[in-house]
Amino acid sequence: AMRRAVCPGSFDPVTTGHLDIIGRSAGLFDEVVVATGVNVSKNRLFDPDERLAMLEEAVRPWDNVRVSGFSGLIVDFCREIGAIAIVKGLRGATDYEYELPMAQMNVHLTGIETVFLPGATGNAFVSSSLIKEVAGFGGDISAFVPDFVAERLRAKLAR
Ligand code: COD
Repeated sequence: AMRRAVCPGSFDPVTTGHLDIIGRSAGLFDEVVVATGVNVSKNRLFDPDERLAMLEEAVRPWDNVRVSGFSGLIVDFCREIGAIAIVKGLRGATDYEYELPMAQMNVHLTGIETVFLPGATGNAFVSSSLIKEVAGFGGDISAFVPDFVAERLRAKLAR
């Protein structure tokens, strides 16, 4: 059977840190679905369809990766599409402390497992939030996002 995994996130916007985890997931599973959801505790910059469009372009290098939006619980989305695992990246202890209760809750809810991949050390300080903040003050974030994302950030923040 097809072993399908979900890489969920806000992806507001997608970064090289996300793409590292997505690419490595694509090597571990038959199919990876990158799912953009809404993190109720975060302010968003890009609309869901903008985030989806950027992701679509960013995952083009992998032919077993597709993207989708989701609303509601991630575990319900996983069940709907027949995914056997959720893949998350860990930058460090803070990510682990944030992710572990969600992983435990998700096992409780439906039995779905979360697989944690260690983030590449070079990406440890890369987050969508920091990129938005630095870009907002005119700093150079080109090393941390695909070129077309940097363009969109510039256009969005210039308004
Ligand atoms: N290196 C490695 N990994 C990274 C890096 C990096 N530089 N940057 C981000 N990541 C990883 C994060 O650790 C995370 O695993 C993933 O990439 C996505 O990151 P974000 O910041 O884009 O996404 P989040 O954390 O805001 O996404 C949260 C979800 C939307 C997935 C979550 O809130 C959710 O599942 N919501 C749906 C409702 C639900 O089911 N809630 C109950 C959960 S128990």
